[in-house]
Amino acid sequence: MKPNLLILGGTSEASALAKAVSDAGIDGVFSYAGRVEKPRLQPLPIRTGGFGGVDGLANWLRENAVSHVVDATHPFAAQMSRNAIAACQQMNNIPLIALTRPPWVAQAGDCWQHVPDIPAAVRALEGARQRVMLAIGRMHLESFAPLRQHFYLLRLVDVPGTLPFPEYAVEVSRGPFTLHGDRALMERHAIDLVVSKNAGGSAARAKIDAARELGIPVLMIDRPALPDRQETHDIQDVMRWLSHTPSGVSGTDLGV
Ligand code: 3Y8
Ligand code: NAP
Repeated sequence: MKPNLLILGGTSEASALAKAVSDAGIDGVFSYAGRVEKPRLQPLPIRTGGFGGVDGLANWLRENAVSHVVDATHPFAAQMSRNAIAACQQMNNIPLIALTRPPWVAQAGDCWQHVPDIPAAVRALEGARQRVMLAIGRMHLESFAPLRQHFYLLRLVDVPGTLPFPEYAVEVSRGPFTLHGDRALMERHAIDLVVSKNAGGSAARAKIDAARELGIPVLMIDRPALPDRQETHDIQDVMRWLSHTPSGVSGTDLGV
C-alpha cells in the first residue's frame, strides 16, 4: 500500500523532508501549529492548527487514512511529540519516526552555562543589569518580564504587540541566520549575554558561533526530555523507513 504521510513540521529539516517526499511522488500532508503569520510554503498540502490533543490527532489520522507519521517538530515542541507517540499507539501503532537534529555541544572558546528549562534561565538572569540577546522567540518572553533591569535584544518572527520590558530592541527576522549577520547584530547592540535554546541544527547556530568569536557567554537552555521513540537525524533514513515499513493501518482501520 502506498504510504500516506503526515509530517509534523515547523523546522528546516521538516521542509527538506517535504521536498524529498514530494520529489519521490509520495502522498503526504505538512502540518503547522499556526504560530506565525506567514509560515513557509511547502511542496505538499498544508494543514494548520492544533489537532485537539491526543484524541484529536488520533481521529485526524483515522479520518485521513494516514499510514505513517514523521515528527519533524522542533526539539522544544515537546507536547506535540508526546501527543504523536500516544496517538500513533492509540491507532494500532501507526508507524512513527522522529526526524531531529543533534543538540549543539560546547567547543573550545565557548562560555556556556547550561540550565534545564526556561524558569531556570530566568533565575540565572537575576542580578545586575546586562544587555541580553533573548533569542528564544515570542512564546516565553513573559517569563522574563520580572527582570526589568536588563536591556533585551529580541528576535521575533512577526512584528510584536506590546512587550513586557522597559528597555528593548526588536529584530523581526526568521532564520536561517548567518554568522556575519548575528555578529554584527550583537556588536551593534553591545550584547553581554546570549540566551538560547539548544535547538541544534544549522539555521539557528549563528548566534552561538558569533558569541564564541566575540567572547560573549551563552545561557544554554537544555532540551525537554521526551519519551522513547524511533529517531533519526538523516532524511534519507526517513525515506528508507517509509519504503520498508508496512503501514500500521489495516483496511478496516481506514474506515473503508
Ligand atoms: C511556525 C514556520 C524552515 C523552518 C525554519 C529550525 C530553524 C529558522 C531558528 C533565533 C532563534 C526560535 C523560533 C526559530 C528557528 C528555524 C525554522 C526556526 C528560533 C518557523 C515557523 C514557525 C515557527 C515557530 C516559532 C516559535 C519560536 C521558534 C522563532 C516557518 C519560522 C526562537 C526557536 O512568534 C511565535 O509564536 C514563534 C514561535 C515556536 C519559539 C517561541 O517560543 O517563540 N519557532 N518558526 C511553526 C508552526 O506554526 O507550526 O515559517 O518555517 C520555523 C523555524 N524557526 O523550514 O525554514 O529549523 O529550527 N524559531 C529556537 O530555536 O529558539 C529562532 O532567533 O536565534
Ligand atoms: P508544543 O508546545 O509542543 O505544542 C503545543 C500544541 O500545539 C500541541 O499540543 C498541538 O496542539 C499544537 N502543535 C504543535 N506543533 C504542531 C504542528 N506541527 N501541527 C499541528 N499542531 C501543532 O509546540 P510549540 O513548541 O508551540 O511549537 C509549535 C510549532 O512551532 C511546531 O511546528 C514546532 O516545530 C515549531 N517550532 C517550535 C519551536 C520552539 O522553540 N518551540 C522552534 C521552531 C519551530 P493540539 O494538542 O491541539 O494538537
